[in-house]
Amino acid sequence: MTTESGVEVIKRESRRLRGDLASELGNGAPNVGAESEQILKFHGIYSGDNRDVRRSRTLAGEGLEYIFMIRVVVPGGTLSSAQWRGLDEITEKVADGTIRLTTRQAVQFHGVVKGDLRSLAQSLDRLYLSSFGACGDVVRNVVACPMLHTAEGLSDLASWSASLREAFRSTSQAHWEIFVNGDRFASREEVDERPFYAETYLPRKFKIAISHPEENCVDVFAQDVGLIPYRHPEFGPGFTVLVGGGLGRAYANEDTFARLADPLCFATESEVRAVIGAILAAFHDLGDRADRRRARLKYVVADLGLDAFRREVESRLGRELAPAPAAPERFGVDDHLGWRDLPSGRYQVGVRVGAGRVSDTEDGARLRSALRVIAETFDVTFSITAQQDVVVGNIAANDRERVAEILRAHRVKGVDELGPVERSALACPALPTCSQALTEAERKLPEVVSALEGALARRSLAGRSLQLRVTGCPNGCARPALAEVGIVGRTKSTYDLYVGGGPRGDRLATLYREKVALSDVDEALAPLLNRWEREAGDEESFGDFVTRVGLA
Ligand code: SRM
Ligand code: SF4
Repeated sequence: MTTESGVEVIKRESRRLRGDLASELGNGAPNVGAESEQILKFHGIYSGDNRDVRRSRTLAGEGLEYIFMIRVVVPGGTLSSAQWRGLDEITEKVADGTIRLTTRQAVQFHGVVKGDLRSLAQSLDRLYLSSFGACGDVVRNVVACPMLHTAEGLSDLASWSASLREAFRSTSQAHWEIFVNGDRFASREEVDERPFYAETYLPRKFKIAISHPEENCVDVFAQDVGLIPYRHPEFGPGFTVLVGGGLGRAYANEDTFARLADPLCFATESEVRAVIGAILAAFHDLGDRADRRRARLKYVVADLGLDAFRREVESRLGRELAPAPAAPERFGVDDHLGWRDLPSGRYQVGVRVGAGRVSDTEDGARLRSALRVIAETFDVTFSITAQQDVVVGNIAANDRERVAEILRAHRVKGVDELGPVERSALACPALPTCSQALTEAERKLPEVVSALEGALARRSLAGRSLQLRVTGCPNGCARPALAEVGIVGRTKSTYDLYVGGGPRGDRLATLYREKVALSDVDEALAPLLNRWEREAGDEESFGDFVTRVGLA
């Protein structure tokens, strides 16, 4: 008989995610107990410690420096000027002075102490934002291509991220009682929780993304449910529904793997909520509740097989699913960087953030200040992309030059100043905040970028783009499993190298070298770069080349 995991017991006994949080938050200790750590995740809060000082403090006989990470849900990734100003104030007051944009279009605050968690939640509430449901075994932030908001004829699709988030989010009075105002009756939630989550919620996190019909900046194949907008010749507008993608792996469990989502069906716009509801119900019933490492939907789909999984969904939906259309013929990539004019006559500018860390650097760009000044001066929008960048949108024609001047004055790089690797490189936070990190990632990204740009420049490959993604462990938060070059923390000082993915996000990279020091990455890749230089045409990307010749 399989026993349920400890987290399942904690969820069930938590009284709808209350547990002992209220008393633990007020007890004067700098941290919370193990059970509260699990419940806090559902409230969008991770407890951890500053790993940079862990050793020195332990040797000195001092306690750990406990710090919390708060993740804020931003469906579809778009914030108003007022919200951006509010987030900037929050980090100034209670976090580490940075705003971290995530690969799922959310916002994270790092370095918050326990005593500030309540005031932070209250500040978010005043901005009509919340961290509740950003983490935990629930439907997470619904990601959407930012172009859906701005491209001609697609504005109806833009509202889908908010509408799906609303349909499937977890609801809680507990968050109001414990964090916001202590008053159950002032809660904006009508119910304590929706029936489909039941007492034990989902077996694990659940991720949904909506791509552009012809563009995959959101990595739609990496999702539990991916939606590709499609106008069906017979049934009308709707979505190709993909199912069972996910990238996390664990070295300790060989039965874990990265997986691309499979096309499950076509669903019209009026059907898609019911179809996702049936997929969630199947996951709720069939997901592994004993081993959290194998609890994601991708293992249910892989273990049952797509056809059997489809039958599970159909039985819960009460009807047959329509066959999935073929994959889009043109599924390109757009990083949304640089200036664009919009059909509305307004403008947008996509700004490279660099591992999503909006901050002011002493000797470089003062991006945080630049974005704050823009938010203080103009009524614009701030859209976070799945590439950890920000698109400032809805800029009036008269304001275009002033926005450009603010960015220049703060030394924020324009798109033409970005290096070919720098432009698309991603990294996860890793050390010092991530409890699961084996190695550095974000902090070492500039070093790796410059090593690879140097390697390209030494060959006749200067200016060729190369997609790099670095993570501090195989959980894969910056999606290295889909990259042309994926660098994944393996031991304390080494990384595994993956090659052969690509910006279209429809191919998994292959393990190329194990346990390589970061300083040796360009040398390890040298044989592949040499052949790419000699044998590939100008149009063939690195990922396509190594896949074609069988090096990946
Ligand atoms: Fe992630 C856990 C950061 C996107 C797979 N992820 C974590 C935690 C919370 C560490 C932890 O559990 O203690 C990291 C917080 C670090 C810190 O210090 O802030 C973390 N994940 C991130 C972010 C911030 C990375 C980034 O550079 O932006 C992304 C936040 C997304 C969001 O806004 O919701 C982030 N994580 C992803 C993605 C990419 C995606 O979803 O598009 C993946 C791979 C796709 C997938 O889910 O398969 C991903 N994160 C994981 C996993 C592996 C899950 C699994 O299936 O085994 C973990 C570990 C876990 O859940 O136990 C994890
Ligand atoms: Fe942490 Fe690993 Fe995710 Fe990086 S990939 S943020 S090290 S869990």
